[in-house]
Amino acid sequence: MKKISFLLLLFIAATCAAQQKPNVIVICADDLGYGDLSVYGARQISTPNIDKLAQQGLRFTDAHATSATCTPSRYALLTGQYPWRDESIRILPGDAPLIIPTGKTTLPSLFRQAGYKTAIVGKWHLGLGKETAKNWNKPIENGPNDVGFDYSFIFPATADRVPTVFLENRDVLALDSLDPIEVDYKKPIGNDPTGKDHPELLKMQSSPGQGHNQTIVNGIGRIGYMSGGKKARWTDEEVSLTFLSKAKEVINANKKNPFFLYFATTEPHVPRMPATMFKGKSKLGYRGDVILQLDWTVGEIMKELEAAGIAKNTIVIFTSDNGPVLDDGYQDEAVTKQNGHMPAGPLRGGKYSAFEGGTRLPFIVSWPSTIKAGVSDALMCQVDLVASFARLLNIQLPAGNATDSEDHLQALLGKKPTGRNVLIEQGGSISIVKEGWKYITPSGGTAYDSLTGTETGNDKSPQLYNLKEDIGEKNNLAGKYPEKVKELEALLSSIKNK
Ligand code: NG6
Ligand code: CA
Repeated sequence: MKKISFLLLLFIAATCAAQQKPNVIVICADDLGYGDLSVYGARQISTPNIDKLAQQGLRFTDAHATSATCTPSRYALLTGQYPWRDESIRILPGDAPLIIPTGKTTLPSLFRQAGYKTAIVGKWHLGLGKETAKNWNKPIENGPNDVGFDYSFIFPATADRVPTVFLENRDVLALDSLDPIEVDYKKPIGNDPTGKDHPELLKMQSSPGQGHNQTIVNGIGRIGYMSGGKKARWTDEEVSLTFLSKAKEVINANKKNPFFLYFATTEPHVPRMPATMFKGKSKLGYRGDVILQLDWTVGEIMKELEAAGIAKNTIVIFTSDNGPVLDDGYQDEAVTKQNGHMPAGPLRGGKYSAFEGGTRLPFIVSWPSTIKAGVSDALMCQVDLVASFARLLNIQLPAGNATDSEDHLQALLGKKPTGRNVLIEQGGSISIVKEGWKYITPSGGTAYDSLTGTETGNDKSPQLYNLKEDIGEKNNLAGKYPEKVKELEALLSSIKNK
């Protein structure tokens, strides 16, 4: 009898200890800007659920993605490597092969090593399969399940790129052998109407000069051609709700064991096509409406954690992959109904830009049992999540893995006011930030992209800004401080050659 109760005690103690490992959820929005949330100063839109997360946690004012576009940023977040070291890491087409090397440490593989269940729900955009040419109608090797995720429910690339289908683990959902899926980015395929030839079939017109006029799915012209898979094609209005319900399933299936969930929402990336209940709600057009949908989604996740009894010991990180853009290919009223809303807040530039609007993003960390509420001005970067969580999980990163990732766990938890000393930012051109100074390397190319309305940060001359006094990067001090330019240039090249 005594022996049994001792064993029982031991068992309970062991389970409690195991449960003490915090669950971790990284919510990554798509193209959400520094000024898009009311807790970051937005006045034309109200985001009470994300604001609440920030008010109970730590809100960072100087946290970054590595890059001003999706694929590079997400690559960095998951691998702990700067993406610009490899020129092939750019916005990928929907049929690209997997670009994350299998067999290396990734954010999810780290958690798996620590005994967590790991899952991704949402946008992937890091390539699938071994080659561009692949059979979408058979299980696809080389995807999220090969780089550390036990479970995946994704769409392959972006909401505006074919194939417009979901994959659960290796399989496209709702396949039909009588209607096989084919995808091509070079030439038209099958008989589906295109946006170019049949604009009358569209429920949302694409923007002149920006493409998005190839195969039409759900009344929206896409990038790329697709045929077949009629039953598998998603309805845009349902995409976000589908991801939410899958994320809730992951939470509930794992409430008794530690889990890591990368929840990659698609808002407010184009095509913005909110669930019908959000249409017209924001008065800022569909871009505003999908931000409200995103905010509601975050609220639903928080409710689910409460209901599962795991809210206190779950770390929730909320961030975005790159800065904002109003016109990214569709005439969805983001520009005409802007109504004074400043998606990058006080920052210059946005998506695609070397200015701060490209990479400085909302970044909120909540862990009710451990983190004190507050605001942190530490310089932070998503590339550091790998090394910081390795520290939390007490795992030594093997040499040659996540080599650009720095351990800033103390800053992440609000125990230290400073983070990185130096950060490299990737817009069109590369910049380096150190102690409030930012040097943007000279580059050709247009300074203003009139199609997307982006101040790119391109300039043939060096640019130097004092971010502490000039967060809007208006005053180029390169001529005044040539020594500073030289110093940062030299530092940048030493990091590049590391
Ligand atoms: C661009 C698309 C844009 C968007 C972006 C990817 C054009 C003209 N523009 O090439 O609409 O899809 O790629 O966005 O094709 S990201 O957030 O995934 O980086
Ligand atoms: Ca993006």
